[in-house]
Amino acid sequence: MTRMLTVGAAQLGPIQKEHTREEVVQRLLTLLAQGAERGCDIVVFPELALTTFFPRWFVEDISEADHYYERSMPNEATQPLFDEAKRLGIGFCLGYALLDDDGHRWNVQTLVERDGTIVATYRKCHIPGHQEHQPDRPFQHAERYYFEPSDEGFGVWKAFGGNVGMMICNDRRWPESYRVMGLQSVEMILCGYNTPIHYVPDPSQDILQGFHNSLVLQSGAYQNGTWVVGVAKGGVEEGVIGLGQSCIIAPSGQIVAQALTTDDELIVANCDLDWCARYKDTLFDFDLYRRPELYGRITEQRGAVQPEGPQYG
Ligand code: CDT
Repeated sequence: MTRMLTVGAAQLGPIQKEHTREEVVQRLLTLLAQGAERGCDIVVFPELALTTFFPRWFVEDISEADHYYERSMPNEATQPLFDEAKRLGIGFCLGYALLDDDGHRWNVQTLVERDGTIVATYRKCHIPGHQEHQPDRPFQHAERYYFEPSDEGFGVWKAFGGNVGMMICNDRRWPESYRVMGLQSVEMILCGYNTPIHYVPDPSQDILQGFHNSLVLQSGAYQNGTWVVGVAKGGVEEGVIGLGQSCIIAPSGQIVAQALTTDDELIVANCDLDWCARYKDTLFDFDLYRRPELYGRITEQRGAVQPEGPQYG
């Protein structure tokens, strides 16, 4: 018996400032309908899929940005998505900004099963960019102003007939994100992202954005024997060019589907979750081969230290 899961990566083109939640949800519903036609069990939407990527602007009074955050999920604007997905029997994963009842601001993804049950809401752990206004930049990446980093870490949930984990955008650049999920037997990781092509601190990386995206997603999949679904919000959003290149990666590290555009586009793959065992039970048999007693620095230390001892040469 193989455990097949048909997954759709529902890439979004840009969402401009003036686009309403209702307009965006209509786009999500169109992609969901395409997912139904193509036999999807789950459709994965990107990070901050309901609004423009608002951390590109700084506001002195953060409450001026409150309208970009959801206060509950589902809510009036997203209920049609929840209803239609349940009617179609398709699960989904949706990224959005959450302002909770205690006033905390999170960058989250909610995973919803095919019967409409909310499986989990994951809160982004690695928050990139800067906290303070940097007026000399062509655009801000003030995620550290708008979002708290989660202390909950990387969970894995029994859903969709397998073990499903989540991460959000910058999390995908850190091998620890995948490994913590690998250690919970993850079989599919869902990851939405908004990645500007222009990296202000070091523009030499701009031309490598696509390469780095593939590099981290493929490595994380292979080294942990898991499917990885990377889903972009791309295109030119409020003048900022965002990476597309949404992709579905096999446990072998191979790309099995990749978006061709930077617009709304659904890519689909039939994923055999049992394929994961070929890697988890052989080359990456963690129980047999890992050496956790040698990896203490990974959890004991944050920044790098210099090696001890004399300077040679
Ligand atoms: N959304 C997000 O996390 N974006 C970052 C941009 C680079 S840091 C300014 C990313 O890792 O893709």
